[in-house]
Amino acid sequence: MRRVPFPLPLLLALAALTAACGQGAPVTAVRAGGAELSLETHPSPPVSRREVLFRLRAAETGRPLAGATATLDLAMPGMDHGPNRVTLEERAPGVYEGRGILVMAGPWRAAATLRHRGGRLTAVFRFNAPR
Ligand SMILES: [Cu+2]
Repeated sequence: MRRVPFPLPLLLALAALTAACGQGAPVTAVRAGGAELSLETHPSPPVSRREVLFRLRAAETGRPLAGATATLDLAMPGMDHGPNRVTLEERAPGVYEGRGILVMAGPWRAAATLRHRGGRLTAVFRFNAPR
């Protein structure tokens, strides 16, 4: 099968950190072309050095973006903690979950990549892991 590299012209703005207060509040929500992505952490805010559940919700024009392959690459700006990739599994249509560890307290970026129908969608979320 021939793969078309980027049929969906979906590029992402960096999302500003929004205060995540309360269980299940989205860390950030971003729009990419016609898609909307949001990332939640449980607990919220996330903790460092303990397992965190990441839940990425993806929708396109209000409908779940189902059937994608999704990963989250965790990194700290200006630091090299090595690769830290979380593979997300689809738990419900358009809802992707996985567990990972933020190895240090401080600012983090999570780069989400969704592959869907031969296309690729990326989004960067920023958040803080408190001490
Ligand atoms: Cu660090």
